[in-house]
Amino acid sequence: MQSFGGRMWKRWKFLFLLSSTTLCSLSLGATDSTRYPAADDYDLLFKLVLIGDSGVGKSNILSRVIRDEFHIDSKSTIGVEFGTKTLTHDTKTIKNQIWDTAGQERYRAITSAYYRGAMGCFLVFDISRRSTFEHITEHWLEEIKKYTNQDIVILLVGNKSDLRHLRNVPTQEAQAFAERNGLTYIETSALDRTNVEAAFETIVTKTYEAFTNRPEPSPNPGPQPPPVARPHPRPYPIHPSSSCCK
Ligand SMILES: Nc1nc2c(ncn2[C@@H]2O[C@H](COP(=O)(O)OP(=O)(O)OP(=O)(O)O)[C@@H](O)[C@H]2O)c(=O)[nH]1
Ligand SMILES: [Mg+2]
Repeated sequence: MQSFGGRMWKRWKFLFLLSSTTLCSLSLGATDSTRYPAADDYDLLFKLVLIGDSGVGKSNILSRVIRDEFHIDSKSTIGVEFGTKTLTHDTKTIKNQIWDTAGQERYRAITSAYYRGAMGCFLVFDISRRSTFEHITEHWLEEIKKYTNQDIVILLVGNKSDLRHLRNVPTQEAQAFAERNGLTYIETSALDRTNVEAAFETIVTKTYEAFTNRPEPSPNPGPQPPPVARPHPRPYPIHPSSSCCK
């Protein structure tokens, strides 16, 4: 009979292999189809994360942004996946690493590691399932507050805008909620592509603005804590979790 330890090891090995495969497949098709920049062919690297309840369409937003693909029968994400997409803004070439994980707690990787270094966040709900909107306040905003810097850029995304007949969250309500909480709101459909590109461009632009407007260190700051590394021109160090995925 197999020991408990042996069974657990097999299970983890399976999860690791599964997520490595997906990581690579997403990332290989990540940059635009005509140009594959060399590892250093960019000015800034942003980490963006997708969060929201299970089934709201996070993985399909990611696959739409990265590869212009939609999967009607996609399964719940297990662990973490990511893709990269490069965009030019204000003469800067910005490489964006977009991370995706499961909405369900039991399938998620370690939460703090997922958020670490994130500069922008797609906070996604499904306009046809009201509970996914309610969980934004009940759960997701709290989680962001707990695990990220307060200057993280948050884009509230009402996905599945194609399901007009099933709408359960009025646009005005979500818009007003976003304004009250200092968020930007956009409605998307990963299925028919509506606003997906615009959502991506909006978050990158706002993240860039937040990054360039961050306060400079004071020239004469008085007594100082122990020195820390000066910010690098690339705000987020490159360390894809697998050497195959750049
Ligand atoms: N009609 C419609 N269906 C969508 C849209 N986006 C995603 N879906 C469907 O919604 C289901 C869930 O999509 P996923 O992208 O897997 O959802 P997820 O948020 O990644 O879910 P977890 O990985 O479990 O957290 C799938 O059946 C998708 O085909 C959309 O814009 N419109
Ligand atoms: Mg998913």
